[in-house]
Amino acid sequence: MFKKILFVIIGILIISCEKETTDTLYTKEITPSFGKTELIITKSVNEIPLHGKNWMRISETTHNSHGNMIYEIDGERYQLNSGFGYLGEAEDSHPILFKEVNGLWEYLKSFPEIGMEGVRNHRVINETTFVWGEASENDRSITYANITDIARPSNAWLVKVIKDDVIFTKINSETDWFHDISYGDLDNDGLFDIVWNSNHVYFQNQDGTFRLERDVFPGTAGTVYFTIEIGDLFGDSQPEIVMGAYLDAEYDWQKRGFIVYQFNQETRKMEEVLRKQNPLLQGDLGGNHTRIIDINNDGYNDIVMGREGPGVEHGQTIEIWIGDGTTDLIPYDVIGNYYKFFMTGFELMDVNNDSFLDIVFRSGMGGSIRLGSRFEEGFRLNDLIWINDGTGKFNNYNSTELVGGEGTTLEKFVPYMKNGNLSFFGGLTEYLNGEFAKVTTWDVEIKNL
Ligand SMILES: [Ca+2]
Ligand SMILES: [Ca+2]
Ligand SMILES: [Ca+2]
Ligand SMILES: [Ca+2]
Repeated sequence: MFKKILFVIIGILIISCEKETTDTLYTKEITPSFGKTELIITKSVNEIPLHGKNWMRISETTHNSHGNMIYEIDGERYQLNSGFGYLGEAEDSHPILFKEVNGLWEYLKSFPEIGMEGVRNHRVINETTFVWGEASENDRSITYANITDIARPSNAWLVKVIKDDVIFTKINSETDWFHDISYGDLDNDGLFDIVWNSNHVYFQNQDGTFRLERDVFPGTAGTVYFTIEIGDLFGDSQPEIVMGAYLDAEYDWQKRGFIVYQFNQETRKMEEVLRKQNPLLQGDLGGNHTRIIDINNDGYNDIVMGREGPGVEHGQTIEIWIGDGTTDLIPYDVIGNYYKFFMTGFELMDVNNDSFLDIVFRSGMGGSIRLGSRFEEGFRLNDLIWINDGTGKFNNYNSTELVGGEGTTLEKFVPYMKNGNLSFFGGLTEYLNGEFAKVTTWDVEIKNL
């Protein structure tokens, strides 16, 4: 749903872009000071080769707030932008790799042979291995809000990063519906397996390839589910698979709920072990992002689930369920504030160094970070940061105003940790000429949060 909105916004961006001579790579530091808190703002400008594609394919890739990520190898920091294409576009976008050199983002490499429709979610398996799930939202014909999307293939990718390069391996042998993706060892053979929004599961073979097993989940899985995560909720030896549903009138109760499955080793089918609906939520809310993690440090894993939904209260919401190692999950907190946010996912990171994980939103299209009517008036980061009180309740960060960036124009803001400080990166792609696009990256490090 959100991609239709993005399409309109980008259309506006195109109109507002003017041709100009590109700058060379440079930095401009602004350090507004609010008491002890400082924002270190860095601007990097790069020319990115188009590889024969329309410059909008670069723009789609750099504005993606879901798949894009920052990682480190041997103390060197990289920014990897996943390919991201819009509805109705015949041409794929492709991944682009940047490297931090002397505090600036320098363009390193493009992967034009790796066409992507749009990475909507990813999981970090270890420091050098990730899985990316594309999200065509239209690989099958589905209708919501009276709009039917046209079919387009989606893929899932195993992403291995090495020094100054990335190796992409397609996991799936046939296209399917990959809005969300997760990994876990379902059949207890020591090898992680891949699950996404599909009835089918890809099990890993000893040689590292994946084999498709069909209809492992019951029929409704993959048709109404939008988010999935594998983790250990209950105190037994096998993983739990949590699936949160999206909008579908036929499955009304699931809009504000989720189902938990376990894999039966003998039948090799998923068996439903629990279903829950959140009494704290109302309206049509579909899950779009889930993590299973211990949020209150009591030794038991809990559920953090992001939801979105048009035309309802709490259109961008995160719910917290507290676990105790049994099926008695307690709906504990809801972070939501109508359309104040444009939350396209979140990261769990301890931003105030008190050992409790906090929630930081990935924000697409500026959302609540926009000051005034235009991005150029600057940003305010407070709405993206939610501090854990230690019990699993979250409060909007309000110790100081995190405002700055006058003159910036951002397509996204993605959080990461740099030097132990919460940081964000965002950017803007503009038309340069038929061979190159101009990509500006803004990087904001918050000192003494
Ligand atoms: Ca396995
Ligand atoms: Ca378990
Ligand atoms: Ca817990
Ligand atoms: Ca914390």
